[in-house]
Amino acid sequence: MHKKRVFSGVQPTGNLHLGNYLGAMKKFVSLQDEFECIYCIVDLHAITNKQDPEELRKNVLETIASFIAVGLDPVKNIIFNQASVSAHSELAWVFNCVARIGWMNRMTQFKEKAGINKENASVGLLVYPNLMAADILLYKATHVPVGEDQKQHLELTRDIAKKFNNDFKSENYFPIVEPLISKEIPRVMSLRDGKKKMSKSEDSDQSRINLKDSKDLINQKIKKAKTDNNSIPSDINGLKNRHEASNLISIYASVNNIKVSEVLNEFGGKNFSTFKSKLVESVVEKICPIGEKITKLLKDENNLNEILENGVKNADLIATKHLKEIYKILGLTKFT
Ligand code: AQP
Repeated sequence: MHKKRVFSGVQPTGNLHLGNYLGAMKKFVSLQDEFECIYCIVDLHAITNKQDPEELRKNVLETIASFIAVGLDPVKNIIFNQASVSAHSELAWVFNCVARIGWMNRMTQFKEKAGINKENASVGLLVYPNLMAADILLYKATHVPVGEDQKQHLELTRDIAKKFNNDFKSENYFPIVEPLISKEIPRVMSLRDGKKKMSKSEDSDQSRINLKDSKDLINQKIKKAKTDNNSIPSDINGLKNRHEASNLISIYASVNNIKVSEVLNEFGGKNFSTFKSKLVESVVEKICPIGEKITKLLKDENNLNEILENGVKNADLIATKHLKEIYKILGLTKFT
């Protein structure tokens, strides 16, 4: 039996948004009382796409500020950045040698992010899931809270763990991780296109609600969000193939911690303009205090750096111990 341990990561690639919050960070907060939790700012993942070095440095601080602002306790949890613990890269290399090329080629995130010009994508983007598996398995994490977009990568993490355990006759060395995905809103979609996920890298800022958006901006974005001409149904079947409507209803449910069916009971038969006003109220009430807290925390960079350094020390202790064990299993000699 493995000790229950949670691991998850967020890329410092710009403004965190409602999708990151409802899909992942909200869950991070709810888990901190029940589990030993490790939350990582995955800056090595960020460089799979070209980053401006100055922006990247700034975004690491902004991500840690966001972690604290949503309610993560830096004393109770280990909060750190990936580049500071070199064992992540070392284990990723080991997993490059365990995972099969065919497994990588099946990853839909690579296909989406590489676009049509696949030959020009970085090798890092292709092997991104191996680094993600290393992040998780380095700590022998058992549970991983993520948005539904990461489900395929977690399945790959499970495959890597099983293959390593099996190939090196180390039965049960790595745990087989369980994803923790929100039932109410597994994937928050773009406000402009209900078939695309809400994302930091989407060009249009109107497609997402950022955690630092002002009340006025949230109001404007939600009022302009795409819907359809029908009213809100009273029954869940009435949301079939209505991607944008479904998305807004699910956001309302998740922000208010209620079920989609309860939202439909309240708003069934009403038009979207009435519903959108209520949605604005709920999102503003939840998101604006977080945004204000991020801005305040960013004024004290020393404090944020101290939190990171402390997290790095604690993460490194576990990571170094496990990497030594893994190298031993592999027959690799390491003199340090
Ligand atoms: N739209 C989403 N709905 C639900 N969950 C989401 N997550 C991201 N977008 C959504 C979850 O947030 C966590 C952190 O994600 P990330 O920032 O590390 O990377 P990402 O999934 O690639 O998010 P973005 O916004 O699309 O970033 P860019 O544009 O930089 O690639 C993860 O648990 C993710 O599932």
